[in-house]
Amino acid sequence: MDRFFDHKMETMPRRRIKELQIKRLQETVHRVYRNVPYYHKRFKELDITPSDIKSLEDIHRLPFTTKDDLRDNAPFGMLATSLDNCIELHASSGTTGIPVTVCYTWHDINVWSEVMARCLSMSGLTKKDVFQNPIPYGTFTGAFGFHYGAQRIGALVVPSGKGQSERQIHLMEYYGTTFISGVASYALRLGQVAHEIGVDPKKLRVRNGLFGAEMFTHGLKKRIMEMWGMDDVHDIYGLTEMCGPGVSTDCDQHNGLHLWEDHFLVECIDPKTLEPVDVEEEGELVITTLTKEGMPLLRYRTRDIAKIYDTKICECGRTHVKHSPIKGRSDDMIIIRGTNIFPGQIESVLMKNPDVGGNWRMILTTAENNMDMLTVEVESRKKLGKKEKLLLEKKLQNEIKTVIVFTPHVTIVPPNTIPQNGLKAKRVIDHRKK
Ligand code: DLL
Repeated sequence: MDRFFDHKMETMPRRRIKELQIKRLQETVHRVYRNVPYYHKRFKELDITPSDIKSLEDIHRLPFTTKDDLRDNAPFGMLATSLDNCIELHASSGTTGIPVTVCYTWHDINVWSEVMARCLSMSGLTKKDVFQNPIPYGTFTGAFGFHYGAQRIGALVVPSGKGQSERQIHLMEYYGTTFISGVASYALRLGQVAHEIGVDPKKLRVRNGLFGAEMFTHGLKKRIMEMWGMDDVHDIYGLTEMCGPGVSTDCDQHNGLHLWEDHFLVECIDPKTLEPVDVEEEGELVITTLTKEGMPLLRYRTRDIAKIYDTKICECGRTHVKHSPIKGRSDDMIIIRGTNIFPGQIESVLMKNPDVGGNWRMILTTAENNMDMLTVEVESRKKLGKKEKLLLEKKLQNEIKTVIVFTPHVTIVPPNTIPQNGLKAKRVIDHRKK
């Protein structure tokens, strides 16, 4: 099957991609210098002008942008065009509650639809598919991004929207849904609900899916495929500040996510020194938008930890750079007894075990002797007896110990007992004394 949406652009020779990138970077730099007071001021402080950006290497001279910068200028202070030219906004609310708001022009919506169509095509969506979109339609970018991309391909979109898992399953039966999207952990939840109401997800027509918005380990992917009897599932990455979903997706080789370099320029830095790390070394992804009109961003610090792979041509034929799956956010990394732990390391262990259910979390506390304690609370797939529960706890404890180097407590709880608040799974609950 031809899984390209724009074959020419997706397989463009790297030399041509670089030429396009420098041209677009220069245009972006001029645009923000002229129109965004925040960037104008930063350029003056750094004693640079747009004409100093002569090659892609000169990107290092440009200032970084952080979420705090966006909050300080919220909601419309970072716009590079007048609000009259914008036709839609989206927002992500973070920890402080001030939402980061992004405004889109017609052109921005067009580019977003295009990159989403490329991601969906790469994952196997075609115009013959019935595409169900179980994501809340609202200021969160997820639902609209998938919706625009699937429509661009010509699939039949079922905009099933927020939650109501039983209804989602009935819609799948009724319309013969073949492809689903969503937040990674919700795909597992949906499969469980199907079982609870007596529907075997494998007997539905759903054969494929594209999921993201949170850590998506190989183990979770396998779990989802087995549960739904899917032929394949793919991982999609993105963030509100760039457009929403659509920045990158993994191709059928499943060894990295192709990032659309004609629209985004990616760097990988050491989050402490802010210096670039070597190719294939882990660091924080930093992304510059190359074609945005509404709210272009220079060197945006995503906080997402990944590696950028060496740019060999991929077996799939695409020439755009690949990065590893996101390991976690630098702000999700916890340091416990001197060890850095990402929730993904624990999830990889849990998802391999067939007795583990759909949800889990890490609870951090301080013991009487002031030591940090970690309890991993894990739902079992079925209700377990006392002896089975103890055996599973012991087994998981030993397995987790091998990846995080100390022994956590493990508590098994019955299915569907860990609260599911919010759209994305909350994996870390920190009750430690500060
Ligand atoms: O989560 C956009 C999105 C929606 C992506 C649907 C994919 C599917 P935000 O709410 O702004 O936007 O959150 C962005 O979520 O910085 C990452 O930390 C995390 N994230 C997104 N996709 C992935 C992924 C959307 N595939 C933040 N793997 C990002 C791991 C992801 N983390």
